[in-house]
Amino acid sequence: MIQGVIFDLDGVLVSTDELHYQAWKKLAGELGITGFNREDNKRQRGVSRMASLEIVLEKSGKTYTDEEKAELADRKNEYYKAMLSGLSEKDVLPGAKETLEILRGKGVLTAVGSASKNAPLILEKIGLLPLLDKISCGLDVTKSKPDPEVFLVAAKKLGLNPSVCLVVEDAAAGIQAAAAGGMKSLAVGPLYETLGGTYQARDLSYVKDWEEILK
Ligand code: B16
Ligand code: MG
Repeated sequence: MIQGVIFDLDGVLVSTDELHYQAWKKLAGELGITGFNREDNKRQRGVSRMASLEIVLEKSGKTYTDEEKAELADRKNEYYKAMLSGLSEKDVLPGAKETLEILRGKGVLTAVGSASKNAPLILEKIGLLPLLDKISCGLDVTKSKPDPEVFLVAAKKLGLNPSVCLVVEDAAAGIQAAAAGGMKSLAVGPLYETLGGTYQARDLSYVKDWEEILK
């Protein structure tokens, strides 16, 4: 019986892809990198901030020191945080709030397992903090998905064995991370049919039988 559900943030509870894209695009423009595009941005989903920066810099002819890279990542994060100021409850993805309420009503614990160091800020802005028991995010871990660390930390914070946790994810790396951590998964989002999740749904509003998934 599943006792805890761990939700990825970006692409599952809220979509900030476009804001990440605009912030990286602004940085790329400042660096004279003209080729950074939406296809590159797709590869940035679910990966850490520094790994995302490396994707932007692939199209730069220049090499950067670690100090310079840290400054570039900080600069992008400032642009991104400014863009997050407009985020609100209306940006919660379909079915997300209702799902958290259903699970809470069944006595199932809820957590977020996200690569984003901005996860607490984003959850506060979209009003979902009261419906979550724990947050495990980029501030808690050193390894990125597909490493299971962020989900294992979430399970530990919930006080649960990974085998009784289910992960909800929209990225292949996240589904792989769930399996590596010994957890079942529910794949959602535009690629839901191709991610290899234990269960699949277009988005959380399409899940009609939670009893079946939790059993
Ligand atoms: P930050 P998730 C991920 O969120 C995003 O999908 C990814 O594009 C981003 O690089 C990463 O968070 C780190 O975000 O720069 O805010 O720390 O899908 O794991 O919730
Ligand atoms: Mg995601």
